[in-house]
This record gives sequence, structure tokens and C-alpha cells, in this order.
Amino acid sequence: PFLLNVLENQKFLSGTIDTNFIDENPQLFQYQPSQNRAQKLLNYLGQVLVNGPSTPLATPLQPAVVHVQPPEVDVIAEPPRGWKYIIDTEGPEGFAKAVRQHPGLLLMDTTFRDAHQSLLATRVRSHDLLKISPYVSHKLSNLYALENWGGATFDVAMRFLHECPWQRLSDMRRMVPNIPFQMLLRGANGVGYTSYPDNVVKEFCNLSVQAGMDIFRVFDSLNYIPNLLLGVEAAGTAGGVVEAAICYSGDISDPSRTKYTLPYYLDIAEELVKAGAHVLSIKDMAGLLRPQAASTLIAALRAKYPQIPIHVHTHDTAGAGVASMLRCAEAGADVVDVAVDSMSGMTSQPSMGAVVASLQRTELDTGIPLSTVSDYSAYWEQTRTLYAPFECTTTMRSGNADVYLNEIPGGQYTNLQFQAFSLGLGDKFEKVKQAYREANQVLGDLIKVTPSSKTVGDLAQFMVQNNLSAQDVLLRADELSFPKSVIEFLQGQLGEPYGGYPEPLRSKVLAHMRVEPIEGRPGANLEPMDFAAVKSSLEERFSNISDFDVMSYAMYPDVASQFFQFREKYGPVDKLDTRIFLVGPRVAEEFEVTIERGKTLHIKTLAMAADLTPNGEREVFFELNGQLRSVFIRDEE
Ligand code: 3PY
Ligand code: ZN
Repeated sequence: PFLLNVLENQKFLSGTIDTNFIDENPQLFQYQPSQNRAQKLLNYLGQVLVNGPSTPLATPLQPAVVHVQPPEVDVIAEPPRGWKYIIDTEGPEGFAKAVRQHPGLLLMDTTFRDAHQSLLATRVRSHDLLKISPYVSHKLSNLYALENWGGATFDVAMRFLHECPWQRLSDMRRMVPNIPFQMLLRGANGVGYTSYPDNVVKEFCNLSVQAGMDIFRVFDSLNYIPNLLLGVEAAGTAGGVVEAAICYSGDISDPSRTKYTLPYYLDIAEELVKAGAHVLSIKDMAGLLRPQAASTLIAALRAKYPQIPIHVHTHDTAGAGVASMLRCAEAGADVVDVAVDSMSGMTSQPSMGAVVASLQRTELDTGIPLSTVSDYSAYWEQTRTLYAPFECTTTMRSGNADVYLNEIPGGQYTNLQFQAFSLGLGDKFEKVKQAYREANQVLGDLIKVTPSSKTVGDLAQFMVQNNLSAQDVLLRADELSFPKSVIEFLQGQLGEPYGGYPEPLRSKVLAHMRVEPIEGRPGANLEPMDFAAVKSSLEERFSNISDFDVMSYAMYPDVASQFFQFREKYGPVDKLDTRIFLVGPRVAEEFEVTIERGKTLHIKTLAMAADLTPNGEREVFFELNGQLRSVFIRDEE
């Protein structure tokens, strides 16, 4: 038992203690051995206090000091039945049929995934998603889906937020039993940047369904059909609703743009419908689908495929997103993507409130009350201030129609802008955008989305850094040291681009780099992964390895290994409030951490020793549930 409260010790309270204090007063520090998890969290907090954030902050802005309360809902009551019930009782086909019969426009809310991927570098944590989940479940129960997983969230969760993406998914599922969940699957690239063996993609989909996923939006970064088909098969076999996506590029309303035309899109749609897609999706990742083109494209698809639901995704980079989505709805789209108002606009999705209001009292009325959107938005407006260190608005103040010229996808646009500004080169972003446009032409005018967008972005930055024009790149192709992603693309590692490879660029680069071209689907030649073997080898290194962990490792071996190590050392850091997670508590601050239902830790930061121990450690003192605890942290400064 705890014998004497160190907080009643005058010397301690006067702050004059030094590192001998504990040695001289052992009786003050006898406490019950407690939950390991609590001690791990104290180690984490000590680490942040002594050595700074464990997640690099992108700007000097600090997280706001706010305690955001979600709007109230009666969580004892069951949430209303939603579309999830239809999926569960009637299967993907029955769901598709019911969606087609629904009279109003359906909305998918991207706030939990693409919105923060595009505006906040994907940094929104499970903690803040779960806090608002009961509200979403109860008040937005007629959403077509909540896009809440996949894309970049998978690796960012482990890499920067030190949390398990699978845990996030199953926690959200528990709190939102009634609304379908949707994820973004990069076809043969899973949720990574490269092809995986087929059995990895398939098992990934199985586990996703097990953890609570319903709808898979499957795309390929080159619209390369063999890659797409693998994803379609994987998602379908796993029992998911297959939403097969066509990535949109160019401008079908401009007759001078002759590569990506209406017939091009209709041909891909035909392949996807033939492959058994339940839903057809237009994925306008850069926000290039202008209102007029939207009408033409959706009307043509609607006329050709009266039965299949059409779901449209866009980004509001230029500011025309709401206009385009309204035109899609009028032309026969069943579902469009929106983000809640305070997380919408610019490189994110168009505003939910704006679309809801625009359609009220029309045949396409969404049935969502504006006041509900507004309460939901208020939560995110405040929560967003916690993520100030990752705000794209430090550099981006408005939409910009130059996206129609450079065609940079939403998430990448904010990234490139941020990189340019953080190098202190205000004019560099203009150069990068211009170079991106040229790089795209050099590479043959590609569909640009993860990972092909990285290839174009890397080449653009390479051109800016080395002061190369498009002409220079082509002329000096057999001597330049191109970025790895460019060589891999030219080799065929992403699949085959529509219209073929740029020649003679490809031949020159491959000859110069001495790499052999890959024909056909890149993943087709990869050996299947032996999951059991991977699991045993992980179990030798880490404790508590689940099949989900094995899959995290299959996708991102290094990132996952580091995450497993972190988890063992620091415990459930995902349970900390976001400000405290990012920058640590302030001295004397008292706060709570609920590590599981009914188990809440009360923590107070007391002090940090002024002196280092002889072996370079700094002692940090906390009060944990009323008892003094201290941790020794190596000071890395
Ligand atoms: C992703 O792949 O993460 C995307 O959001 C592509 O648009
Ligand atoms: Zn997107």
C-alpha cells in the first residue's frame, strides 16, 4: 500500500528536489504495482515531455486547448436502421437494387477518411472519430455510407499516430452498427504503393470484412483493367459490396482533349460491369469533372446501365464541386460524396450542408435535416483546431482553378504545396505545379492518382531541383538519374498505361538503368505470401501478434514492425486526448484517460527533474490515480 503521499513532502512541493530525492526518501515512493498499461502511457508522456512530439508536427502551430464535447444523443436507444441492414439482409445485389429504387439523392460522408487525408495530412485519430460516432450513427443513419478507412489512413495510423488501423475499424463498427462502411482499395496495390501477391490482396479484403468493412471502392492508378479486376475479385469474394471505380482525368467537354474521352470511360465501365461490380463509381480524385462534363458522363452511363447504382467522388479544389455534384444527381447519379461543412472545400470534398440545402424540397431531397449537419459540423470545426499543426490552410487560403491545368489530385496538391512552402520558397509551388504539368506530358499524359501521381510528382520535383525542362528530360533520358518511382513506372511495375508507354523515353531509361521491362499485371508473377511463416517470425520478435497484425506487416513491413515495437513500449496511446498525444500535457494539468470501458486513469503532471541522472536520464513525476509515479526518460537533446 501507498505509505506516505509524496505530495505532502515540503521539499518535493517546493520544487527543490534533485535526483537524490528518491534515494534518500524511498518510503515516499512505495506504491502498489499497477497496471502495466498505465506505466507505459506514463513513459510515453514522459518521452513527449522530455524529447518532444513523437509525431513530427508539420507547422509551428499548436493544438488548441479545447475539450470538445460531441452533440448529445441518447446512446441507450438503438440507432435507427440504415442501409447496413439492407446489405446484411439482402446482400450486395439486393443493396444495389434498393439504392437504385431510392428516390432522393444519397450521400456518402468522407469526413472520416478523404476529407482529413486531403486537409490534415490524414492525421485525424481514432479517438476523435469514435467520439462523434454515436452521433453519426443516431442522427445520420440514412447516409449511403461512411467512408472511414483505406487509402492513406492505413499506414498513417501506424506510422504517425501509433495506432492499429484494424482496431480503429472494429471500434467504429461497434459504435456505428447501422451505416455501411466504405473503404478505398487501390486495387492490386491494396492500401500500399506497389503490387502485392494476389493472396495478400485477397486476404486483406477478407480481414477487412471481418473487422467490419462493407463497401470496397476499388480503383487502379492507371485504370489498368487487370489490376482493377484483381481488386474487384478480392473484394467480391470476401463478401463485400464491390464499387468499381473509374478514375477521371482530362476533360470530356473539351474536344481538343483527345486521350480520355467519353468512349474511353464507357469502355472501362463496360469491363467493370461485366466483371460483376455492384456499384459503378466515377473517382474524380483531382476535381476535374466540370459541371457540363459531369452531366454528359453520368447521363451516358445512366442510359447505358439503367440497373447499376452510380456513385460519384470529387474534390472541391477549384470550388466547383457542389455544382458538379448537383449536375451528377440531375443526370442520374444515385450517390455523391460530401464532407461535413467544416471539413469540406478546397482539396477536400464539397460541403454536405451545401448539397443538402440545394436539394431541399426537390425530388432529390436527401432527407437530412440541415440542423443535424450543422451540429455535426460544429463538432468537427472544434476538433479540427486540435490538428492545427497539420493544417493545409497555413499555406492554402482558397480554392484554385489552376487544378484544371495541372491536374494534381487533392491530397497530393496540399502535400506539394506544403513541401514547397516549408522549404521557404514561396514561388517554388508555382514552379512545381508547372513542372507537374510538364512531367505528366513527358510520361505520356497519365491517369494520376496514388501511386501514379507519386511518379508524376517525383519527376516534377526532380525537374525543379535540377532545373530541367521537359525537353531536357527527353534529350538526356539516357544519362539522368531518375527518381525510383519513375524508373519503376517505366519498367511496368504499376501496370500498363492507356495508350502505351512514352517512347523513346522508356527504352532509353530502361537501357541506361539496365532494368528489364515487366509485361502485363505486375502482381501476377509474385510468389504467394506464407502468412503462417510470417506470423511465427513476428511472434519471435513481438508479443500478441494477431492475423490482422500479420496483414499490417504484409502491407508495410517496416512501418508495422516499428508500430509493434512502439505498442509494446508505450501501450494504448490512441486513448489519449489529441492535444496530449501530440504535445504532451502541461505541467500541473490534470486529465483522464479511459483505457477500456470502466477503467479510467486520472493523471496529473507534476514536475520534471531539473538535473539529469548520471546516465543521462531525466525523471518525470506524475500523479496517477492519486499516487506518485515517476519515469526516467533518456534525454536525447
Ligand atoms: C488514395 O489512394 O489514398 C486516394 O485518396 C486516391 O485518391
Ligand atoms: Zn479522393
